Amino acid sequence: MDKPDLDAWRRRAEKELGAAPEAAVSATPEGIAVKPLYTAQDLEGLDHLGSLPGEAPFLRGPRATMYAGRPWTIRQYAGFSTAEESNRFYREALAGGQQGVSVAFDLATHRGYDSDHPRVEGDVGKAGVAIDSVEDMKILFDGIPLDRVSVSMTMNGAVIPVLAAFIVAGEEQGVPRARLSGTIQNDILKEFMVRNTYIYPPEPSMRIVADIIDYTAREMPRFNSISISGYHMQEAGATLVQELAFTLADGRDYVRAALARGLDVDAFAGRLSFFFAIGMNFFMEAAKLRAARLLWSRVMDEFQPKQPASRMLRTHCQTSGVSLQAQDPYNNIVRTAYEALAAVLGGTQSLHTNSFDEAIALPTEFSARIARNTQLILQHETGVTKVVDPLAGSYYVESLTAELADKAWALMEEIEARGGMTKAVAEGYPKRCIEAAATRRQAAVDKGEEVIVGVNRYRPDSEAALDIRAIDNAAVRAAQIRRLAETRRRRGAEDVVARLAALRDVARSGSGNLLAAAVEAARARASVGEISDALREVFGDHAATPVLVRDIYGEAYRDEPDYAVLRARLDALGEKLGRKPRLLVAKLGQDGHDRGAKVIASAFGDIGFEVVIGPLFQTPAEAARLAAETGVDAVGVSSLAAGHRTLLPQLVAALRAQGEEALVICGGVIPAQDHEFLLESGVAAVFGPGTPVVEAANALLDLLEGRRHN
Ligand code: 2CP
Repeated sequence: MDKPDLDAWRRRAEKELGAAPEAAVSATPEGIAVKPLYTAQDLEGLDHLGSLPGEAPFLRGPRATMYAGRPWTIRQYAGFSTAEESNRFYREALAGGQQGVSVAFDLATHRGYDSDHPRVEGDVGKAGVAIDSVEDMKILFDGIPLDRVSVSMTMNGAVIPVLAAFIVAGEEQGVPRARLSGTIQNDILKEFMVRNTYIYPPEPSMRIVADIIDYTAREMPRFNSISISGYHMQEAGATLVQELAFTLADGRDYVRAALARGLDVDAFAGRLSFFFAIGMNFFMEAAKLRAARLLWSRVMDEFQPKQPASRMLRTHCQTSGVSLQAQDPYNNIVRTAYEALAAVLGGTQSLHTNSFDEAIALPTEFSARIARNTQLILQHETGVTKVVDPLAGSYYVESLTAELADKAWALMEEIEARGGMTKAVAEGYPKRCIEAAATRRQAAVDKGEEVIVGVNRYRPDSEAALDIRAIDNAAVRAAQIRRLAETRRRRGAEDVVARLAALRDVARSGSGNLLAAAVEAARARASVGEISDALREVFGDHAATPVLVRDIYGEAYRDEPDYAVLRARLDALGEKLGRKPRLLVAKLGQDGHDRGAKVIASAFGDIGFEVVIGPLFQTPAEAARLAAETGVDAVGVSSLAAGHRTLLPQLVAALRAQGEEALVICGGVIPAQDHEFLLESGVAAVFGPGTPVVEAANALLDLLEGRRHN
């Protein structure tokens, strides 16, 4: 065939567009200019073409036959309420075609608190299942054969007691640890960056990671010791280049930590696994997974492994939670299906598809079935499993793969120049990059530059409220406290004291393995909280200092007329008050999802409010005290982990008890069914997801002005 005549195409394109084809080039948040046409010319000079699946650098997939040999694992992340309830849910899901289990723990468990701890009153059983000891863990997996069903556990903060309880539950089910298969998330660096369910400071936290890699390498050959996660970075607003680069840089530091232990690289590298988000930028997401495999193989070259598997990136993916919308929620089924297809075309090993109601509440049986069936239909009806890496050779996708890899590698070099990821995280560098990207994106959505169907375009006139799953948090907590008391009554008290003392010694001395010692304590029925506290005594608690990005939202909005009107209103109120209006942005309970809070705080600061950003994990009483000390006019609570029904009324009561008049407003994942309850409890306004920041700021000014007129 003749070489294509690009000049002729250009002329035709100009005629159709009425402008040069460059007018149809679109810029992505990654800084990639996507052209309207890719041709064979774009492949010239690319050096990643030509490899085969199942061989280094594994760009085309870690397995030679990929899904033609075995499809990806349908692994839905779930957990809520008690161990009994979650167990019933898992069994039904497995009977319905799910292929692996993935446990969501509640935030009390994540942060190493037993259900009877006063700090977790609003969190028990809400965003995941409450696990206090081996007794709960045994119920969670009752009737699920742990030698045949692989189990993923998303746990990072309280990873030592939870993995210990799982190992003992397996043992008592008759499955020795050597036969347990699954994955523990165990990725603490991204917790300090974005997810925030850390407990201890970075240094001992890295020791915990290394101890788990060490223990599983020796004792649990079928178990993946870590799930190095970019998912939460994208959820927090990272671009795909940031997600790629920071995740792989985290991985590089974990390898270094394990090597520093004296482990041989081939003893553990084959059991490192990864976890990425898959958002709506379809081809870019598929290319991202291909680029990730290419780059990980390059990273591992540095450590000179002998086994090919040590260079192999195997990954789980989850469709994007932030792409789900509370408005017109059935659209989420369609979004999730496209994202799932991108993950599969990118060659994921395991996949979670979100339920359409997850922007509002926990999935119901109905929404969970549709989410699972989205994958079953892909596996059985579309033919997508029959060919390995079907996008290979696409001019566009191969170009994207190369561009993403180049940009991510450059950012990884920047991290290296800063002394590696652990150091960069301690300095807050990646967190700042991600928060800047998140704020920029929020401005683009609020301005309608980025279209979201049913939210900022094509919004339906009316919507019926969805049926949602509600958790009776007080009842779950009471049941947990009863079982915990029973476990404490039955156990050998002296044995527990001795095992916890031994664990503290291992922590203090720096020698011995923390997980090995915790397994002994868990077997003696020490609780998750007690094991965590033993380590807290030695390691201490980590407290992050919140820092805000500035001038990004304001910069994007500066020329919009409604922004100028808003600022003028704010100035007028400021003159009346004799100071700027003050807002405390608060997070209550163990809910560490702070993207929304950070974006709001940053944007309100740019608009002209004086913003106080509260620390994470406050009790309502602590937030009320901070409100009084800082003399704020309003407290804005961002709630993403379903604690609002318990914690917001308590905040209003605590403020009023101190004679504080500050208004309480809230936003986040709050179902319409709860709005009236919150308003009756004294909350002044509830802002649903998708509320543009400018609209929320105007509404707050209405409230503040109204109050002054009364
Ligand atoms: C796979 N196998 C094959 C083939 N493909 N054998 C022959 N031919 C093939 N084509 C083999 C594998 O080698 C393996 O055996 C077994 O089949 C299972 O395959 P796998 O690819 O290892 O799949 P998997 O067991 O499902 O493991 C996938 C991952 C693992 C990614 C490696 O780490 C995982 O399941 N991760 C899930 C993480 C997760 O669910 N996270 C939830 C996050 P061998 O084992 O014998 O080699 S939720 C997070 C939320 C959002 C939060 O954090 O808040």
